Amino acid sequence: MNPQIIHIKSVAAEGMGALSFFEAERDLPFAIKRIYYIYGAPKGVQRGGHAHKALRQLLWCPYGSILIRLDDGKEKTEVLLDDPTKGLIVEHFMWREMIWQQENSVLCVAADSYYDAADYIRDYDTFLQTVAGRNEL
Ligand code: T46
Repeated sequence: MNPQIIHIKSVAAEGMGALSFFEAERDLPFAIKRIYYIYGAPKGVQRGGHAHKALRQLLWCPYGSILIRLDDGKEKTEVLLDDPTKGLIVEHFMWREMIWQQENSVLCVAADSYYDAADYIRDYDTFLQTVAGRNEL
């Protein structure tokens, strides 16, 4: 499994920090309908533990360090988001877990759809059965 990593463009100003940006449909393979972010989590916290039926997202960490574990039902891999210019595309039917490596790390997400609780698969066995069924098609 080769998760898609994108380099988020950055403009540094001497002694004044840096500004990073991306543009939907130019830098991302989809249009953005929703942005959300997760903050205030202590080190060691694990979130996620689900997959999506349709949702596609870009994950990035503008501050701190968060380990993203991905599982497509056949293979597992990990991506460390520890650089504000590193973005990870997470496709649908991908089980994900996010583990906070550093207190107060911020996880930002740009999503291609509005929030829909029915799009989640929150049971791992159901996820495995669903992807196995898709692979048989
Ligand atoms: C994902 C990972 C990376 C909403 O009401 N609206 C929203 O847009 C979102 C994302 C969540 N919620 C509610 C649903 C739950 O009551 O916020 C609560 C926490 O959501 P959840 O437990 O799903 O959070 P995470 O951190 O496990 O997962 C989130 C996203 O839900 C998920 O789509 O891919 O971040």
